[in-house]
Amino acid sequence: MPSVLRFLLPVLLMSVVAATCAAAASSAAPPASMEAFIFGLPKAELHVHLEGTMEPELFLTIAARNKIKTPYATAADVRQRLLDAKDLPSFIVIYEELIGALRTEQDFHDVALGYFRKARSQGVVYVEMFFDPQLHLERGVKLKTLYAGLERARRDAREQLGLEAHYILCFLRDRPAESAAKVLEQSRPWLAQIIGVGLDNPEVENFPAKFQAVFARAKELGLHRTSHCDVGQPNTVEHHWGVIELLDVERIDHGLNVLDDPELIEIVQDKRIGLTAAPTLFYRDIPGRMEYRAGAIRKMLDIELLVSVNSDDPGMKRSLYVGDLMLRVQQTTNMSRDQVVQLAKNSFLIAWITPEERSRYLASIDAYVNGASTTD
Ligand code: ES4
Ligand code: ZN
Repeated sequence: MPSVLRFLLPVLLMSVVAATCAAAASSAAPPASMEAFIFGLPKAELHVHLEGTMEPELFLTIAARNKIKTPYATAADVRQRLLDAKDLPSFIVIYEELIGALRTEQDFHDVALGYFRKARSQGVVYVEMFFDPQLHLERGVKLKTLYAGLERARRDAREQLGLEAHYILCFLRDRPAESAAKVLEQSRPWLAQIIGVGLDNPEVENFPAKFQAVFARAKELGLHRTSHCDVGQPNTVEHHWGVIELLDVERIDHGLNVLDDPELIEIVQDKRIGLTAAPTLFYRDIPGRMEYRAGAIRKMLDIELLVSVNSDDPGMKRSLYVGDLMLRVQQTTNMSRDQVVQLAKNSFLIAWITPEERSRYLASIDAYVNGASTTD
């Protein structure tokens, strides 16, 4: 293809997709239900793990083409295994096991793009996606392979779906800080592909102090900063303080236990720290899980914390994407339409975008809301 066309074609395609989306968003046809309203609402996803978006079917496809033997004959068998996940540590064991299938650029591309497609079908137009490079380096995958797959998925999402994506490099809290520092330096050739850094995997004691130096280095490199503080972990209040005071985070992933400490609430309000809640469900039924998480999200909205709804690991949990989850949160807490809209607005208010992009996304929400109404 001539190089002018190679450049122009994606731009043209993008404009067509964007114009189609804008037309749909400002359409006067009112969605018939809260579900349709929520699915059509423009939303950002800010807390989703590349690896955890891999659905059992895709895992089996990838394992087969890489000639990797697995103990699972069918997707139902994989889901049966996922029933063993009942808390963060037990989930991460299975997560690391299934990730073992990922080897090639195509694998990383297919997992990311598969997620972008699902997310776009539920109204997500902007994504900041976590990935765990240490988990792949440990298995002998080259960073070059990983970054190439991610970049191609991002380009395809923009051109084919009109969805804008960025990536957040996550360090593993249960591995040494030196390993985190090393992977950050090794990633420097691809720094332009990374919007920020995060911390995930099991929550070890005093993790904020452990990663203070590497977060300072990430800041020096111009990267944004966020960290998981998973729900109901030991020393959770101290960990929330630690990520704010030692790591200078702009967001906290999950962060629901901010509600446990009035002074934490105050500092999170003052610093406008974003809270990326994830009311996801494991395959195993855990009574009260949704009620607790949705209730906390609603309380946070009531006190004007900048909370958003996110899918975390949809492929390895119950295949619930952001539209599904917002609807469950709305139904569980009997949330008003205005509160649902506030959740969507918050997702852009705490996204790492320019003021112009923020204004544009917020305006697209207003245009959608003014053109749509619901019957329930
Ligand atoms: C994760 Cl829910 C959660 N917490 C911490 N680390 C993770 N990696 C993938 N999902
Ligand atoms: Zn997470």
